[in-house]
Amino acid sequence: MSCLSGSRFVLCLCLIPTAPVACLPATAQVVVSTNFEDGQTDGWIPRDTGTTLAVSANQANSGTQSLLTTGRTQTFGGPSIDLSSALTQGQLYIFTIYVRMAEGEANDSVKMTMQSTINSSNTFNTVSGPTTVTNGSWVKMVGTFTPASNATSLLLYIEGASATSSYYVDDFTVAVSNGGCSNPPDNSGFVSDFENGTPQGWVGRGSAQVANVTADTHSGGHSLSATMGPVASG
Ligand SMILES: [Ca+2]
Repeated sequence: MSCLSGSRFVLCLCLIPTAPVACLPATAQVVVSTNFEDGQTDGWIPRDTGTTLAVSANQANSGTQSLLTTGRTQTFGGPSIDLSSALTQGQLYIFTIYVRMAEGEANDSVKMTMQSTINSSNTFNTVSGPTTVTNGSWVKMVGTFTPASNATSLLLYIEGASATSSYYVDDFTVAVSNGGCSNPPDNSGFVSDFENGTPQGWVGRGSAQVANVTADTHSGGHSLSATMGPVASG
């Protein structure tokens, strides 16, 4: 069938306009990413004395390598990364990392913590956890944090409740977040199928006239006919 014939046409499709977007869905742009596949520690440094960091091929969440932390002597010790120049004050970020205890290690309770230096003093915020981590699988840790407007240094680190536990980390990312929708919009839209025999709210604009008809349909037994003006007879 033809949907357009001379000056008269038939709306032959269900019309599904897009609902207005009330807010943007949560999205994220990655600004820091370390996966240790280049064999380098990718900016990660020991946070306390005695701690040793080494790229290892024993375990990997992605690829073939991860970062192994051994020799810890303090609960607040562990791998850390300086994000002072990578992050913007006042911006909400999403932090993600995968953690796995080293072979033979007991379960530990692991946290992702941000150390912010503000007015020459350090403040500490838990970004994610505490989360129970085992030596049998990788555990994904995710959290959000917004650097303070007066923070002059930002050091993120991964700490265990045990002062001496050893663990792997892999696939660390920091992503900019737009905050997402606190009240997700209704994207169900609306549908006009004309199956109830009425124009369902559609009206002719200008001199056009609309009518519910059964002569041509795309689905069901009804469609909307729109007459744009006088139609020549014969
Ligand atoms: Ca990796």
